[in-house]
Amino acid sequence: MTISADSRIAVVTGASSGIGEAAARTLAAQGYHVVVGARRLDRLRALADEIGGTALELDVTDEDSVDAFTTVLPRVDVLVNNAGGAKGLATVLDAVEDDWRWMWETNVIGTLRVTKALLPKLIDSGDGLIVTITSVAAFEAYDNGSGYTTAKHAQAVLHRTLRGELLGKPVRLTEIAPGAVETEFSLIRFEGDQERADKVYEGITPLVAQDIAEIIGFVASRPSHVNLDQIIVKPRDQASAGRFNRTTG
Ligand code: 8X3
Repeated sequence: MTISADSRIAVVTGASSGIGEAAARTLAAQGYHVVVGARRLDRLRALADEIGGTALELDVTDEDSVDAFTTVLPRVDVLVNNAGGAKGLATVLDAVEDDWRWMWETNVIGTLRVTKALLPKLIDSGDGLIVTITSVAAFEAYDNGSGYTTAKHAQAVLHRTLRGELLGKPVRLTEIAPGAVETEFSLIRFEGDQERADKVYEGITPLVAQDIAEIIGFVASRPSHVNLDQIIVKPRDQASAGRFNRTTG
């Protein structure tokens, strides 16, 4: 697999659906060659074909997979750390350690692995950008959410630390922290329970993946001296992680 270094390259993790998929489309429309990574290669290939990009299998929880993914990239101008997610809703008393491990591996260590591996290429690009998709859960603690809120806080602090460590280097860093976005997020959190997932968005007008993708596109198209540090974005119907304006019936 050879990827040409002639055009600017944007890498999107977790790109087989939701925010990642929409971001890949937006960045491709802006002229980037988009390298999409995820575990579900069939969905990725269809997306890559559609946007003229490259599909590469990527499991951010697997070091060998990250190595294989990052090694073949000849250059990287934009990295969108989007892979992540939640599993379950449990009190601390009932915390499921395997769920915690999955959330920390995916959101925290996954972001660390991919970012670490691609940093030299982002610096070499002369005008790199790292966008990390965190969550309102990176700013708030909420009941039954500690596995996810702790992981999102940690992922966000990892990302924010780079803002200082890379000062003086040609790399911008933007954290985007969405609230309720209707994607597969809740379906995965509730292990395929569609009814429970639907309840999360019932009676509100949630954000959709495209809303976040447009923000990523805006961030990526600012002049290189402009660094949008943090963007918290929620639906109008959401005041905080657990506070919604719901209309019923
Ligand atoms: C998703 C938003 O409110 O479920 O990151 O934590 S929330």
